[in-house]
Amino acid sequence: MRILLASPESGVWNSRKHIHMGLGYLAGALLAHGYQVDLWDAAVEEDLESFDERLARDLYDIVGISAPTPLIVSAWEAAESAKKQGATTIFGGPHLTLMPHESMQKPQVDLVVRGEAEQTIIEIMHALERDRGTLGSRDKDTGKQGRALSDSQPVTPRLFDPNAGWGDILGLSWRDLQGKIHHNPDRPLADDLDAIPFPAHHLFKIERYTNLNPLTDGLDPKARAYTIVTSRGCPYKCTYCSKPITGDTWRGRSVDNVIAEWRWLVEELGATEIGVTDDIWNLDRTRAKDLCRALIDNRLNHVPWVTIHGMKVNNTDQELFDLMKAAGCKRVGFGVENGDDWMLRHVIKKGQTVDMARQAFGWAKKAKLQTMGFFIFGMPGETEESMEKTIQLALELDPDLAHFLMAAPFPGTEMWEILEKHGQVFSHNMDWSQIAIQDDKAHFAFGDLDTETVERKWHEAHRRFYLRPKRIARIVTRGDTWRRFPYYVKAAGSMLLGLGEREAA
Ligand code: B12
Ligand code: SF4
Repeated sequence: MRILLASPESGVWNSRKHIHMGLGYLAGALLAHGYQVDLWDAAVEEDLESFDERLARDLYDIVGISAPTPLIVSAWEAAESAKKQGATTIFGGPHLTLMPHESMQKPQVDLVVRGEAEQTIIEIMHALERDRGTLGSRDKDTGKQGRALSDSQPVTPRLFDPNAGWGDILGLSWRDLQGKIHHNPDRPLADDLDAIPFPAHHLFKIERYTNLNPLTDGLDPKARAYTIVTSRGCPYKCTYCSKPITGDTWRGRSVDNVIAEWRWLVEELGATEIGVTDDIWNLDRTRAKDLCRALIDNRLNHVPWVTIHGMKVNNTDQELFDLMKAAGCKRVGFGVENGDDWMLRHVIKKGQTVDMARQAFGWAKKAKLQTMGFFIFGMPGETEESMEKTIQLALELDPDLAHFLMAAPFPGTEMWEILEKHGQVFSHNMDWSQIAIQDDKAHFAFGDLDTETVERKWHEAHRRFYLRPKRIARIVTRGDTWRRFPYYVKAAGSMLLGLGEREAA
């Protein structure tokens, strides 16, 4: 069986192109079980060859498509093309885990996988092998499984024979021979991450991906930038955070297992930059320190690495940052979110205070690490005063890079429930493609706070943070400024002047 795993691209997320670890992990599991698999990531392929061209060039029996919420509409479009080519379509990823039935109602979606899927995908392959009777024979001329359709023929969903064991596959949604949709019980979270095969890093066209933070200096813009997941899950319950896949239970890989993958990336795949993308990599501080010591002991500390999102300001100390620096870490990212303790405690429920952020930034800077802060504007309950406190805190902490984001409601979060109760979002008729973080429009008004005020404070944050004389001096004196000039002009138009993405471009 030939399998293609694909990710549609988000038009809004255009500054960073990172490898898709979900597809990498699935491909790793399939390869470990002897299946042939290819990857297609729109983020880096679409400029060269469209999805339709790719499907026409190669014959695939199975097309697996991944989708977070903002990409689900593009994913449905991609599935339509795959079905026209006679493939069986399998969907998975965050949005499918949150809203599986919505996609199962689409004729172009044959199977939906909820949650972590390394084991589920293998069980699906075995069931498909048992269920060949309903697969339709291969076309004698084209060799294609199923039947390629002409443009005028409607796509119909594939039906499955329960005798092939479909009902036993945890975390799967499927249709029986009568077309009835079944949602099997959820699959429990994988408890032994060391037992999961490494992601198929070697299948990514790594030279087409960007470095891990194009906005900042110090990292090689042409880096071979890989990412690594050293733990999954997070026990905190921040009200805006959507973590349908990795869940609330933190599970760490053993230090030895992480080091083996890190060594592969550095010594065989030529990684020149590595990003840790855990939800919260420092939940177990002892393990985090052990991992740093192991990177030093194994002489893997010459390749710079960054914690892209996953560091919590609590659970840190000076020793941790010193060890990270010695282990090759270049930059740490922290979710600061808000400058108002009341907001942090009662609205965001972050389990941290403003003082904890001050302390962590102090320690990280003392260890000579670059710092990055994430700040959210416009949470329900936010006021102009609390947003002002957030700007003040960003100026005080003065990270190397400040990411100011406007709150984006994702289904399954407490924020979504609050907004739904107040009639601000509707699960049944949302335009999912409009929900995105890193956008320059506020997604909702709440209480006395209107969208204009949120957008004004968000633009003001960019201006007051980035247009300080010392910041401008830093950019002007940087080696790569002139090469990156067009990018800066575009970013300035969008973030500082309030031009839309298109006008700014
Ligand atoms: C690293 C990361 C990025 C990176 C890399 C992108 C990537 N897709 O890997 C960058 C910075 C580029 C990025 C961008 C975006 N991201 Co992002 N990202 C993450 C992060 C922190 C880790 C992802 C990861 O590596 N997970 C580990 C792997 C193993 O899990 P996984 O990818 O979910 O895959 C598993 C299952 O979902 C499933 N699965 C996935 N795909 C498929 C496909 C098939 C066929 C099957 C059967 C199963 C299956 O099997 C996989 C193995 O178990 C997550 C948070 C998180 N912890 O999940 C957010 C997260 C996934 N991102 C999110 C969002 C919203 C985005 C953007 C849409 C941002 C935007 N513009 O609005 C873009 C979309 C880009 C894209 N094409 O996917 C949200 C999704 C929320 C939601 N409800 O959909 C998350 C959950 C963050 C959050 N809490 O808000 N992201
Ligand atoms: S934002 Fe970070 S700390 Fe909060 S729940 Fe999500 S992963 Fe955990």
